[in-house]
Amino acid sequence: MDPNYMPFHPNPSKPTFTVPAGAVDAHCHVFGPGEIFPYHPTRKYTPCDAPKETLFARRDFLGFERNVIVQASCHGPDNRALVDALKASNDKAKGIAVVDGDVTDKELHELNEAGVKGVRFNFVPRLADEETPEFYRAIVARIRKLDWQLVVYFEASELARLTPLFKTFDLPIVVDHLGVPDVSKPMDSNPDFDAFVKLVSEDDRFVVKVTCPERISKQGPPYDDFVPYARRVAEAIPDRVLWGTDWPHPNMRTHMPDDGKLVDMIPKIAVTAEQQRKLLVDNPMRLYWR
Ligand code: 0GY
Repeated sequence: MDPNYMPFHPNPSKPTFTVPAGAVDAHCHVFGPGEIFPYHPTRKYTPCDAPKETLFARRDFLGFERNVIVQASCHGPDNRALVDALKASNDKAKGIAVVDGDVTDKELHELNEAGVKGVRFNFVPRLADEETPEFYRAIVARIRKLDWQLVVYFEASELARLTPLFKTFDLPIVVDHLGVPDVSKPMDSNPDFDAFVKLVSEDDRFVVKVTCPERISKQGPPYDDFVPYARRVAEAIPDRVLWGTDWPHPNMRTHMPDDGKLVDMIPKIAVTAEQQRKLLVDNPMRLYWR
């Protein structure tokens, strides 16, 4: 673990908000344990171990039934820890992998058999080195055959540059963490966020994770500056939003969130019971367990 790396919260509070039956935590990670599944040589950080047993115990404690586990950059394109967790989950977890250009059809098939449903492209420079457009298009052409989806992680300032590339992808495109808006601006004078909402509202390939207040907020807990941004997207595209904890919250620098308190924010983002059911059950089930 890096010296300044913050481990996950040791004892989160029990949420007061009860999630609907069958709720899915659609963004979380497993890390290691490093002794069994070593971190990748190309990684930009070394996290604390966050093994599958702890993830599944947190899932149960918070009231969720299922997880979507997203391959994080510290494991690079080595998906062994992810596959191990999927196989141990009793079909209660699906996965999003990271692959390199050398991945074989046999490897893709094995990932598919284990419960992988898509590939993540990480465009955040502090986490991963960007590939060429040809690389991304070649991967998309291959994963389309498996009926997979794409997960993209980028920050708001990159949206205009990346949109033409995204528009060439003919499959569902799931955007991590609201496209990481700059929430220090009032929402009604944030043209970057207006452009994001317009794009995802008009193009139904896009699905948006209304996640990561702890990372996006400039104010810190209880993350009031994040709420209007997330709610606007949840209201604009109620059938194409997902929610997740982001456990174990890699690379937090200022504080470590209490996962119970994150769950208690859900009714501020999806206000009605119908919106909550779509966000937590219907939308992730349609995307990952069909
Ligand atoms: C996240 C966010 C982060 C890390 C990763 O791939 C990763 O290493 O996703 C981050 O540092 O912003 O999605 O949990």
